Amino acid sequence: MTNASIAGMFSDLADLLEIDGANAFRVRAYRHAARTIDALPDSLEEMVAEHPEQLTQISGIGKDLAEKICLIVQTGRLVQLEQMKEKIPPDVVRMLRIPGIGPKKVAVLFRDLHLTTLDQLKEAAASGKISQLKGFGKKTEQVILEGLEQLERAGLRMYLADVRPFVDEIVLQLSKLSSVKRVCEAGSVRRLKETVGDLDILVAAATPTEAMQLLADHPQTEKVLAQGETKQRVRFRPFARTFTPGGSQISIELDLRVVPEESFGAALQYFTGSKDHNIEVRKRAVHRGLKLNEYGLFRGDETVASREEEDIYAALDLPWIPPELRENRNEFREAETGHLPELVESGQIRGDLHMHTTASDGRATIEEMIEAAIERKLKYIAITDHSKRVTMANGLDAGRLRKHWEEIRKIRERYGEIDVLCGVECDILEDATLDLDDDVLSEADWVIAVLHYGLKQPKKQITKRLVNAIKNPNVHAIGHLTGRMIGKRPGAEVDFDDVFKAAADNGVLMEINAHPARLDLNDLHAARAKEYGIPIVINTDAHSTVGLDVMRWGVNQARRAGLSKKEIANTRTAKQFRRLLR
Ligand code: DGT
Ligand code: CA
Ligand code: CA
Repeated sequence: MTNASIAGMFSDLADLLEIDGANAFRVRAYRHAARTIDALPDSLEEMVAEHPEQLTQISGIGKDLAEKICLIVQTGRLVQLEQMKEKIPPDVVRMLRIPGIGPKKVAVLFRDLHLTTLDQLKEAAASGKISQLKGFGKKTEQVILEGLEQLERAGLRMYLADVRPFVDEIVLQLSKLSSVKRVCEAGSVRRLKETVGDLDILVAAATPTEAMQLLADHPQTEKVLAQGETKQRVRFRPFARTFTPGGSQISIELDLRVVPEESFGAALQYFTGSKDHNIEVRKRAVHRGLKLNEYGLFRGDETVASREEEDIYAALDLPWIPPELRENRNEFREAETGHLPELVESGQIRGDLHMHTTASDGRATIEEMIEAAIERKLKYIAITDHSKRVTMANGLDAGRLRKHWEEIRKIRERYGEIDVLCGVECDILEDATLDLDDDVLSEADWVIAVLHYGLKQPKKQITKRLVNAIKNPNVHAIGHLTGRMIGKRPGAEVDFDDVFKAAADNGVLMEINAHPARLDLNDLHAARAKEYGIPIVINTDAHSTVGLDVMRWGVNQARRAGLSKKEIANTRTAKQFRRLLR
């Protein structure tokens, strides 16, 4: 139980109490406690174990809060929060996920207008009822309508990056049970989709009891929704801190299946999906006079294959297909002709060509970023702070940028083990010119051009902006091409073929931005870029030292796009990479 999780619970409780119309003083106390706990350097869990009496010495933590903290650490639960969740309709809680709508406004919508579902809220906003409320205007009404649209698009899916470490931990715990012979994640989590609707885990065991007990007793479990002989479904409490917008409101659920060991391969194939992939697999079975289900591949009563996934595919005259590719796109054609790609791996990444420092909106200095990169075994990086247009991020003009590069050049001399490129993330302005002049750009080792503003311009203008940037001889790469934020805003409309053709003609690289909210290019677009022969560079866009750790999500996206080491520019050595730029 981390401090952040405990803080998250108090902050959620404050929101729900406020919606419920509780005493403002009480609401403030919980909110204040959440902030204090979040900023606390010492672990509350350790404090509760060793010196619980010291809790009340923390500013803003009285006897009552101290008791609650002890209970949270011991039971993983905050009873008052659970009671409030029973009391406030779930859709009312979800209203908090609309950007710009806080508990105060939700309270008015719920208690004065008696809105209890998102549909009712939509209707009220569309009919102009909301703008007549005190403290609401036409603008808020518009914000609500747009926010609801976003919520619909995002659904209740979470970023893979938020749940995958948790799934890995549960898989590990299950694997240690003596009754469990084999265990593997399945579904979209195994296919490394950028977002997942629920979690799926498959276990091979003679009896399901122990595995199901583990999940029923898990501290993160909120409720066992269903339990049978071979299946269990549980709901987890929302994770307190997530990348997913509104993720702290989403209760993710898990499907556990337990099968006999001899059926493990067939079940894993079946529950990994995707549905579209499995339809094609089943077709192939039927075509060969076979029957396929989660227990095996059968000819009449005879089992043809069941224990390993490989055996199922082999019986259908196919090599094993990596889960990332199982979307019925072109994996069957590639498998049949022996052209399945050898997918890129995290360990093959040698460079990271997009990151920020305190010179613009990063939180770490040049030295700190370099040292963090060395710790992560990177052989080269590019420091790419923002250009001046991004005033919110303290973007650099030519003068400040030149000084910044000078500093980088001085500092990089001290680090023989890593090559540091003087770079810039240069904005492509609405009028299709670049934010910095050619004379300064030509002095950079590495220029990434990006769209930040005017993302809603017509497709034609967006495409023109990108193509113009690509044609500029000082530009090396296009970063986060569409500017999308998953679950938050769609990307700009782009004519991908025009852009990729220009990039291929001009030797400009395309980025897969590895940040879990971006993953831009997405899998389909990255696969398309590969067809054009464009080298892809996977970058973290780190704004802090730990920001460098998101690389794996970018690599996952590349794998889903069917990309191999040779197509990823930053798998090259530093020398080879620099050569590519010339
Ligand atoms: P998600 O959870 O929306 O991110 O996506 P998936 O792919 O994990 O979907 P999910 O959890 O509904 O099911 C996991 C896999 O199990 C799915 O990819 C295919 C398989 N599966 C589940 N239910 C059925 C079914 O009724 N028929 C077939 N053919 N396959 C199913
Ligand atoms: Ca799933
Ligand atoms: Ca499922």
